Amino acid sequence: MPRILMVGLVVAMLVPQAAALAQQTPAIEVYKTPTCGCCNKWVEHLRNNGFTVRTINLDRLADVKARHGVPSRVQSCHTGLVGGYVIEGHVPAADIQRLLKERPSGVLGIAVPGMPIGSPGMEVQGTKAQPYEVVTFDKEGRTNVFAAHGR
Ligand SMILES: [Cu+2]
Repeated sequence: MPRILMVGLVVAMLVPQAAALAQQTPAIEVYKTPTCGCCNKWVEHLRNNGFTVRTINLDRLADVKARHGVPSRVQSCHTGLVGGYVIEGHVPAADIQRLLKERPSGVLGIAVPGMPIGSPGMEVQGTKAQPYEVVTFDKEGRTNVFAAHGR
């Protein structure tokens, strides 16, 4: 086969794969306060797992959380938006990928309430991780366990 055809074939094979990869790694918008260190560490965790992240710094996040229906009892230090879902707090990248794959209906998003030690971006060296849950939440403020970690 002439070399030019070979190259063309390889490119033709790679392009759909690149498109598929881009689909698997959607862009996420992250609202956080400018001085939040653990927020930056979580953003790093997302990037290390293939997400494209755009951060938006705000002095207060209450309006963002209210606008996107994050119930107060599951709130944390940052709020992400991806694929039509809300990601609240230190949610592991794998759980976001699973959410985007399963696309549950009637769910606004998933959250790790508070800031449990050992969740992505909340690792403390020499400190034992505490068990924590990822919960779904809906527009009525109802929550359900989506994943459990660290037990
Ligand atoms: Cu945090």
